Amino acid sequence: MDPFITPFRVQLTTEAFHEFRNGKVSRRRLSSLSNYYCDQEAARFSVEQSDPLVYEVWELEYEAVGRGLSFGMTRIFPGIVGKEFFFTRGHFHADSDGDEMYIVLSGHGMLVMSSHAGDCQILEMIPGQMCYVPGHLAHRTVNVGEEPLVFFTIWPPNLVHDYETIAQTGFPKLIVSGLSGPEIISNPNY
Ligand code: S6P
Ligand code: ZN
Repeated sequence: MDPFITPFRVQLTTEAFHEFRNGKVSRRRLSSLSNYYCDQEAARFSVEQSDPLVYEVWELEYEAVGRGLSFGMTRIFPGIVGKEFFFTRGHFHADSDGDEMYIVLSGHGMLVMSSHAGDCQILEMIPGQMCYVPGHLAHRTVNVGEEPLVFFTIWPPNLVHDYETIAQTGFPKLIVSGLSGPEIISNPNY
């Protein structure tokens, strides 16, 4: 990557990011996430039926350059596995080495954050609002609405993503579909 970052602009839409020549895209189907869900039976059934696309991420990381700002756009589709809404894997920023900003563009979500000690904080994600994620907290986004949840994220360069910890422990809280809407419950497996 060119170490001299040149000015550029891009529309904050998934279509524009789809066309964005510098970014990379990754798509996550349920089969690559099924271990993360509490209801393993429901996850297996859904994978066998259609293996739905849960979320996609476009991102531009300035990891190798050591400066600049990395950024990305995430779109989580609406859906449920058992009672849990579709979510991202979630991760820590290793060594608590960088805060992150989430700007919500459309949809309705919850941002679940947890420290290594298991202190959990949850923010509602509402279009037009920004959520600030301190670098020492693991973070996962959950789509609790009926439309795709789309948000733009910005983080510092040289940030190392730790996925392993969350893959092993999960988050202390789960966001599930209740009788009158999304509910926060304790994770029985945490
Ligand atoms: C990166 C930032 C987001 C996520 C994205 C997908 O630091 O937090 O761009 O990468 O929302 O989530 P995950 O947990 O699969 O990376
Ligand atoms: Zn992050």
